[in-house]
Amino acid sequence: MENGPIKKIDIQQGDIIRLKVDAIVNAANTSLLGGGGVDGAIHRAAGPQLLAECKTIGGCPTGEARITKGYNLYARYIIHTVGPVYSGEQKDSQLLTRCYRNSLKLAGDHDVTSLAFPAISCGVYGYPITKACKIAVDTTISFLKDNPSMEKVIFVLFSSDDDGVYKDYISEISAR
Ligand code: AR6
Repeated sequence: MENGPIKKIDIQQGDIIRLKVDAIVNAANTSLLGGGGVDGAIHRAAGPQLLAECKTIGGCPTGEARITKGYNLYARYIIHTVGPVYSGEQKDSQLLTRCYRNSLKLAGDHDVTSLAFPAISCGVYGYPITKACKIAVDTTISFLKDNPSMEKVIFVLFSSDDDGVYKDYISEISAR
C-alpha cells in the first residue's frame, strides 16, 4: 500500500485529555449532556462551560458529529460523536464508519490539522476492539488520501491491550 497516509497516523496509550492537538474526539451519547468513560473525563477537564455549550446543541443522532470549543483543554475544539451500542448486526459497522468519517469531515471543515480519537463505542457500548480498530484505521486512511491538509491523526488507547491491537493492525497494513 502507498505509505503516505499511514505515516500521518500515530497510536498512543494514555489519556486523551492530555493530547496537544487541534481537536479531540469525544465518545458521547445522543443527549450530548455528558456521561462516564472518556465523555466524563473530557467534561471534567474542559470545565462547566462545555456542558453549557452542549445544552444549546440539542443532541446528536448516532453516527453523526457535533463540534464545540475545547475550553480548559489544550485542544481548540472537541468533536462529539455518538457511536453505536454494539448489537452484532451489520448496521453497527456502518454507524461506526460514519462516526469516524463525520468527525474527520467536521475537523477538516474547521481547519483542524491534528486530531485525536479514542476507541469510540469500545467501552460501555461494547464494540469489539479488533473490529472497531479496522473501521477506525481504514476510514481514516481513506479520508487522509482525499484530504492532504490533515497532518496528523492520533488514536489514543486507554489500555495497553487496545494499544497493541491498533499497533498490530498498522503493522499488518503497512506490510501489504
Ligand atoms: N482517554 C482515552 N480513552 C479513554 C479515556 C480517556 N480519558 N477514558 C476511557 N477511555 P467509553 P463508548 C476509553 O465507555 O463505549 C459514556 O458514558 C475506554 O477504555 O468512554 O463509546 C457516554 O456518555 C474505551 O476503550 O465510550 C456514552 O453514554 C473507549 O475510551 C457511552 O459512555 C470508549 O469507552 C459511550 O460509550
